[in-house]
Amino acid sequence: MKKIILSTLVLAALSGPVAAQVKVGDPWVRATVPQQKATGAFMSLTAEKGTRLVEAKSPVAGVVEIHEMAMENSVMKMRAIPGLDLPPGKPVELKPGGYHVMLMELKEQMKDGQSVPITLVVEDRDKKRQSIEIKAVVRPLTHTMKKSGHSH
Ligand SMILES: [Cu+2]
Repeated sequence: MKKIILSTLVLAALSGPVAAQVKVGDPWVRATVPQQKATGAFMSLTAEKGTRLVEAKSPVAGVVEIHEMAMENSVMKMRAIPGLDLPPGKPVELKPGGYHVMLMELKEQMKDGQSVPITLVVEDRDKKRQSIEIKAVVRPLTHTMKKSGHSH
């Protein structure tokens, strides 16, 4: 039994810098124009075991929140949520028009090609927290995003 646990740990450690429990796919941040104070970060999150995204931080933003888009009086609006459930093995997409990590009180302009460090904090069922450091690349708006209706 002990041996099995040990090898699982070794495999988790070898699976990459993004560590044990959550795989982060294609993280990116939407580029901003000068003076723009907020933007979104997007990625896909796949948890090996059920876990929950509970917090996000970034040195480029004074405030970072986890947001969802929801209908309110037939208008799509975004709002902060306390956490985002990541069911085991099922990718959760953070994308324009849906869930996103909201970067607010930006300290600098997000320019195309720039790399933005973001820390994601996940919590497992035992309330154990883990930080995941990622680097998101800044990408400009594209035509596919115009129909999302997600504006800041
Ligand atoms: Cu938002």
